[in-house]
Amino acid sequence: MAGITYEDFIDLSYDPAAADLVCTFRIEPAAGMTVEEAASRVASESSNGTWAALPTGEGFTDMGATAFAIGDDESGAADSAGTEIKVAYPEGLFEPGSMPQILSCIAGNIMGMKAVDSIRLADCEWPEGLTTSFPGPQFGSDVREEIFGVADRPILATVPKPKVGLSTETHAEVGYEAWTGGVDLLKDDENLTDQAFNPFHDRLVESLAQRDRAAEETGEPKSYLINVTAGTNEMLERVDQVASEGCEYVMVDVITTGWAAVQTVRERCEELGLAIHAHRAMHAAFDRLSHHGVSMRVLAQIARLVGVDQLHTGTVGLGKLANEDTVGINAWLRDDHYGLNDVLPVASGGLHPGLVPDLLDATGTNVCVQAGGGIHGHPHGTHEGAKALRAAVDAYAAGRSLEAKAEESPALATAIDEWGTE
Ligand code: CAP
Ligand code: MG
Repeated sequence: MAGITYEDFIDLSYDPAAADLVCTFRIEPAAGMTVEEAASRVASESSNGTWAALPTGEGFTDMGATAFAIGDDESGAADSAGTEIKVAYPEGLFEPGSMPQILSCIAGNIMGMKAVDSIRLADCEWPEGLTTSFPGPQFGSDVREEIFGVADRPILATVPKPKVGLSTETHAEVGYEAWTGGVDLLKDDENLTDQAFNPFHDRLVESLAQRDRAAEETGEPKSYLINVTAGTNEMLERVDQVASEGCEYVMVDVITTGWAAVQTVRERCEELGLAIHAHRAMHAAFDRLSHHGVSMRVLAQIARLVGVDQLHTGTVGLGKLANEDTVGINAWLRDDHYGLNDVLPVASGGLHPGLVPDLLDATGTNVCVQAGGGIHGHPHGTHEGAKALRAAVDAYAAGRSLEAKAEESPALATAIDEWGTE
């Protein structure tokens, strides 16, 4: 019959058009299926095909994708399961500026297809048209200079611990101790939003009052990453409150709240001139299994397109959490992509002052360094913990060793005694 079948979506001689979105997958074909057959099905199911042969004719525009490369392994991910394939998607398949629609294609049904035992969306090459249909970050790494007037060192953030349960007053006091100790940003933890023990609006007002006090005492700009994450309408309501109380930022948990909601918040933040700090709780559900899901690299690309200003990208394997290619992801967030602003990478998760030199050697200083336990767990408390982290970062920026700096910073010396330098 004339029409389209699962077998029609592979052409190894196809040369992608400049406007195509090219996706790199790693696939493990199901038993009895060749990699070519599986690749064709992936291209089909993620564009316009299905399991049955379909007649086509009038009133039909072919939006079919094409699997055009198999097994080239340009990613060098030779240790990963499966075979690398590349699929080119025509521009017209996509609704410009709609991340949910794009993901329903390239990371949709195919993730559960029986034709593959596993499938991982490893990388995307975003064409100009699709890229510029998104706003990208409003400020990106310019937040360092624009908000804090800092050019030579990373900006520093801290999240009060325990994660939840601190009263509003205590939370704001912890902020004051940390800000006056030398951190730039207080950050909410991911599971602190609007609970009875620490309601959102009260926390916003009290924390900003302590921020103003700390800014006045230190003579340094200070800011607050309050977690606005909620249902979309409620989140917009919280964003408005943040702007009207005079803060520069909101924090959004971008995976749990969803990309559509982030897109909506990004629009409101443009109207209000607020920067977006993107936390990524639940990312590991997509990216931790190296043979399946969606890579953190692709999640970071999405975050930049929809327009967050700073994004957690890991700690190059230092600290408490498993990380995927922090350096490569950070490079993507900084490279030019059709004029989009860059994204400031945030290193977080088990960091403490002794890890700062190794971290910054790998990431450079155009980052945000975030520490919770590595500040509040300091034997002499939050204020000293903040001083220790700031001393470590200042030493690095000045080209001095931690050991030399520790001789003049008792707070840093104590942190190193407590946690070491590895
Ligand atoms: C870090 C943190 C962050 C993680 C998120 C936490 O606290 O606040 O949520 O960094 O991971 O709750 O674990 P600590 P990632 O400094 O006490 O570890 O940055 O990898 O997304
Ligand atoms: Mg946290």
